Amino acid sequence: MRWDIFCQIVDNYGDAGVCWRLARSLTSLHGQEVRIFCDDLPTLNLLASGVDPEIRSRIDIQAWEASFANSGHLVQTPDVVVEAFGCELPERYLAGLLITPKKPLIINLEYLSAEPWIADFHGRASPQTHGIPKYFFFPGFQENVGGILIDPVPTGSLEGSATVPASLKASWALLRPNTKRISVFCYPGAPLLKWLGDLGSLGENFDIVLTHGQLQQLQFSSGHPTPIVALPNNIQLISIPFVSQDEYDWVLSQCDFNIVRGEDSFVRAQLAGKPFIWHIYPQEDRAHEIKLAAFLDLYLEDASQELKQAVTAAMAWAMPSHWLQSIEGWNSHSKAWHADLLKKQADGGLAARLMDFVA
Ligand code: TRH
Repeated sequence: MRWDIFCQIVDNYGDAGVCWRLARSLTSLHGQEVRIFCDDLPTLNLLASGVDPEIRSRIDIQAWEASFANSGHLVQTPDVVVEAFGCELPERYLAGLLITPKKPLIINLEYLSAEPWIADFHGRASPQTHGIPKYFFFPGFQENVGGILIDPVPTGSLEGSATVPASLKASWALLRPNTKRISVFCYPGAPLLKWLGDLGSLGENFDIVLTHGQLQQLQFSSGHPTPIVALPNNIQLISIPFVSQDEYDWVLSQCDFNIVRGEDSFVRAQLAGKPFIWHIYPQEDRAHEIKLAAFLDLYLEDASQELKQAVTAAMAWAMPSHWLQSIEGWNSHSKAWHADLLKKQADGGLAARLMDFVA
């Protein structure tokens, strides 16, 4: 089938990250023909740059405007149109769909959530005055919702490939042997400097892999440049460049602990099978607190009371000295969660469920 995925980048990289991962899954695992129309090509191309050229060449990445460049006459009629995160289709593109003999299906791909209510809304029709069928599709962790994007499917080993990607060679050479590694990808507003200071006070060595932009965020976190030398010597900061999505996945697999943020890095941290802090995207109406609580209910369902308290505190940015004593238990829990997640997505996860749904 032909798929048109519409991706409007509200901010950051998450919208592009999810659309790209979906496109590659549909192409490489399900043999679909995919076009992505995106309003921010540089961001999308950056993420996509590391992928196997064979997969990359099969996905047609186009500017948003290219979707209606032929004044509504679609050169290729899609079978499925995906509106990622409820973005509105360009009017002239929609007009083109209305005059094609064969009507496609429109999928409104929603945000990932662990909230139980999504099961009632997943797959529901959203009647439109234009008459083209449109359905809600809710990604989620359970079997009765839309699943998660598991591509590239993690292999049996949690350690990932030992080969360091070229773009990370210089940074990786700075890592100290037998030293715990923590990757950091979070939003401004996290009490990171204090958190790292507390970690350093525990006496152990830690290498902190700061993703692109995090060092500046750290320096300016208190409103003015903060001297990073304020951190204890046992904390080594290593800044890495912005890397491709595959390379970022690799970084997560190589660290002992990951701090992640929007929906795509959040899922990849779980698939890395390591403990993580989810710095969830803050929303004005505090809806993120409900989303985080729903995830923790699921994630910690079988955990001991002690681990529940430790992880809940860590996710709320409690200082490591409050919960690091539970890290061994959290490590085992992360591996078990990873295995369970893959079991629940054994049908192929989001891309496969979307294929089934459309069929
Ligand atoms: O970038 P994010 O914060 O994105 C989003 C958006 O803010 C969006 O509007 C919001 O609704 C959503 O979060 C919840 O976080 P996310 O989703 O983790 O996306 C980051 C993507 O960038 C992910 O696909 C991994 C990728 N990435 C790289 O490819 N290279 C890198 O170096 C880094 C740090 C990330």
